[in-house]
Amino acid sequence: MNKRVTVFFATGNIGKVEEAERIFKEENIPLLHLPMKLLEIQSDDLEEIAVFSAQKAWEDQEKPLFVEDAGLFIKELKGFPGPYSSYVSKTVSNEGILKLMSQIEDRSAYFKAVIAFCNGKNTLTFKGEVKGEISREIRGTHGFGFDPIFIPEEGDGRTFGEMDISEKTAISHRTRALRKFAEWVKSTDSSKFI
Ligand code: ITT
Repeated sequence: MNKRVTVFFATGNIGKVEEAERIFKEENIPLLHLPMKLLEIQSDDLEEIAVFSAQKAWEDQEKPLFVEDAGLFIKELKGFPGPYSSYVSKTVSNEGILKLMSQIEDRSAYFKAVIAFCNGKNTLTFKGEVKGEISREIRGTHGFGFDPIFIPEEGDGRTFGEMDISEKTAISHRTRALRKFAEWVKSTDSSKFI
């Protein structure tokens, strides 16, 4: 059991940190935010992007840290924006996605999150997904990014943007990846961890 080792979350996205803090508190693992701009390679594969970012962040900080790369994959758009979610969110944003989807009936989509943990020796990954669909309009003011246009399958028809943080984190892609990571942290001897 390895509950006292502090884990560092390297990210520039405060919305991700708020969600991770809730999960790690429940799991009783100390978490510290390392605010930083991550280096990201261009790739179609979230795992490849996360592993690269984690290794670069470790070279910079030399602390046992993780990064988390996430994306929204829309079926009828062949997975777009996927690994380009951050850029799309900052540029055309939710309005742009809804415009692209205006003639599309099948609105299936999913969020995927990949955590990459790096301790300078090894890099491990943990994944989570949540299925759902793209709404017809922007709804709700909670969360960040695509939350106001994503309706999770396991919910009651509201978007993530209409849910408070505890409702979202009960079912989110990020939570699923974080829980797997937390299990590993708790079951790993601290000598292997650092
Ligand atoms: P870091 O790389 O610094 O962690 P980022 O915001 O750039 O922060 P990503 O590269 O993982 O993060 O970009 C994923 C984008 O996908 C993110 O900016 C959001 O627009 C969107 N996204 C990811 N997870 C989301 C979630 O839970 N809810 C809504 N949008 C999400």
